[in-house]
Amino acid sequence: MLPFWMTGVVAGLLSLHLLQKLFFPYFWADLKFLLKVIKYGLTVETYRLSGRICSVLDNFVKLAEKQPTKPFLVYEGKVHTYRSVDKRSNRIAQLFLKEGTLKRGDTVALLMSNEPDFIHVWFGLTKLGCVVAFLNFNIRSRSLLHCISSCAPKMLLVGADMLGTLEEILPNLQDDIRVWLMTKESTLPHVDTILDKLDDASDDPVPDNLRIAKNLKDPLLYIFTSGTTGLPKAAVISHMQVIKGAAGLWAFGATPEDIIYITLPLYHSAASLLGIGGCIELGATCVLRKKFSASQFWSDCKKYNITVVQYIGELCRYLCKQPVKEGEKHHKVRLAVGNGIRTDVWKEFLLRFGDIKICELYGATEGTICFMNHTGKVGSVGRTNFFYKLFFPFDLIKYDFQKEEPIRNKHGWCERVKNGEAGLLISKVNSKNPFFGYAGNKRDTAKKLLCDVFKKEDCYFNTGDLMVQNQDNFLYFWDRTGDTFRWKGENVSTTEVSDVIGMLDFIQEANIYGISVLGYEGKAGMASIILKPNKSFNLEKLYQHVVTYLPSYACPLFLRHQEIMEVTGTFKQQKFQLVAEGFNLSAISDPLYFLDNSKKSYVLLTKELYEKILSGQVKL
Ligand SMILES: *[C@@H]1O[C@H](CO)[C@@H](O)[C@H](O)[C@H]1NC(C)=O
Ligand SMILES: *[C@@H]1O[C@H](CO)[C@@H](O)[C@H](O)[C@H]1NC(C)=O
Ligand SMILES: *[C@@H]1O[C@H](CO)[C@@H](O)[C@H](O)[C@H]1NC(C)=O
Ligand SMILES: *[C@@H]1O[C@H](CO)[C@@H](O)[C@H](O)[C@H]1NC(C)=O
Ligand SMILES: CC(=O)N[C@H]1CO[C@H](CO)[C@@H](O)[C@@H]1O
Repeated sequence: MLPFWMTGVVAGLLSLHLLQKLFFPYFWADLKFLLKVIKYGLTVETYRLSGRICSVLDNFVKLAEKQPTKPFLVYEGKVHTYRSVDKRSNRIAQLFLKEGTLKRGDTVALLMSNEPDFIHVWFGLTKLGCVVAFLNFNIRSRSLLHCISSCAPKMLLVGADMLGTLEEILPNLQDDIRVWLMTKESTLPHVDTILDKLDDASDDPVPDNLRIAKNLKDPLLYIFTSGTTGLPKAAVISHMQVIKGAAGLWAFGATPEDIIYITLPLYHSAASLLGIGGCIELGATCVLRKKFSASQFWSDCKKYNITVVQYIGELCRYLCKQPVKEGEKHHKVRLAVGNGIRTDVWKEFLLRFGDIKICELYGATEGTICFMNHTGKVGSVGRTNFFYKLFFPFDLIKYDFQKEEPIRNKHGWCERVKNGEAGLLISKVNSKNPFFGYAGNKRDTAKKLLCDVFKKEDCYFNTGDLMVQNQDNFLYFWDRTGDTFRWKGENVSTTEVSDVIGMLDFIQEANIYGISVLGYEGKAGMASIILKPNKSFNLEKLYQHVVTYLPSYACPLFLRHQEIMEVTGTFKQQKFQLVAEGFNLSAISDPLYFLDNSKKSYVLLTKELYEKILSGQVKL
């Protein structure tokens, strides 16, 4: 017979367990995740207090000693072990050390597509203590020059397949930037080559003290954030963010045995910090691909025994649009980590490709907060609770959709929204969650900060995203501010449309906005388009592309073909002007086109057609 008090305890525990099941169904998932967050927090705190940081690269070097023959990188079927990546990155470091132009703290801009040498160069330069700026290889000419000059590099390092892009910008590149090309020889003036010198360079490590980090806030990388407002901005990435990013896969439950498939461009934080960094944190293997291919995706996964994939929302949609193949579910992928998947695509994806745990992640490259859907609740970007908020303090505040700014009450303070209401996500900036801003750009840095929010002189990072928190503390992405318009009762996301159009090979840039048309509710979609140099405008292909990949309400009804992109002023001002001009033929000299479903193409907007639209003879 159990003593009375003991039955009491057992009964108590049982009812506690029942209570927990009923009222806190996510208790264990939350707790497990929280412990990981705490462990990570303690590690970072130790670094901060001791002033001796074990950086992600330090971890890599240790792994190269511990498991030299384990594959680190697989690219086009070729295996690069931990040791070989370490050695080749040493050669890069030794080459520039001997050469003598670079010193600790200098910035090097890197223009390279996804290939192993991207990683060798990145690691090699980091071993020298340089700050590496990852350039987006899809942008060209003036925007590219803008990106380069915004991070003031000593050197520009260019991949062999970027020769055309380099030739375009070379005449306008500042003289004091030295250019190195990843080839054996070059006919370009003032351009040095690397590959011919690499074999002669030693593969011994360069002195450790060059790379040793003393402060978590020291910059390590610049990553350009894809600008929905304005030209790309170079976000300063410190050791702290690299360490944070590298913990992502581990926090989601990936292990050293996992094989991670990276098809996203390495110049984005998702592939470089979360993917490559995460792979180092685990000591795992990653399979790198030059470019995402929807038709090759699953066959690659099978061929390489992939277990973890990285995605962005569009990628999942392309995969779902592929014709159904036999045995699609026969793969080993168990985890998909990324962001921006929509609820409907999420459901379809699971139905089609089997039981994959989707870990949706929210977090801007330069942001100070991240959420993880560690419970995998369909549609939700993550979950929060009292403890999580202690680590990552954030709030959702009331927002004025018309004026596109936070609502301030009569005392001048912002107010929190109730559960279930959409609010602007802001995260507190303080010494534990610092915001590092953008390189050489005080104005953009200031614009991202919201001050005097709840009390005098408090400071928050404005994510620009609207979120809803439900009563179970799940967070749902709602909208991006100032970035949508409504047409036929639907919300059209301008970034989504421009991402889809941007995939065409003749498009340099597509700027999407909504314009008013007399007699119609909402805003009709319009795209101002800049073509790549020497490419012609394929109106039929563009039509086919938008109707295939976009919902009908989101297809731009009008196109405006612009020759040059405004680089002066902010993008917002430029958009404002474009919106004001709309599709008014008499006010615009650029060629305009109209989406004609009967001709299955875009057609030139003639005076006759224009008048028919205005008079309502042609319906939109
Ligand atoms: C994938 O796994 C199978 C069975 O576990 C193994 O036979 C095969 O060699 C693996 N393939 C690769 C590329 O590692
Ligand atoms: C579109 O967004 C508004 C808020 O911006 C919201 O009230 C509305 O429900 C959304 N409509 C759809 C169809 O998602
Ligand atoms: C575009 O074409 C012109 C003339 O055909 C040529 O001189 C120029 O080099 C080309 N530019 C690019 C970027 O291909
Ligand atoms: C189009 O522009 C002209 C000249 O700028 C202006 O007079 C006219 O009112 C505009 N039409 C519409 C429909 O806005
Ligand atoms: C721990 C946990 O709750 N994981 C969930 C993650 O998401 C998937 C769906 O994508 C769920 O099935 C898991 O239960």
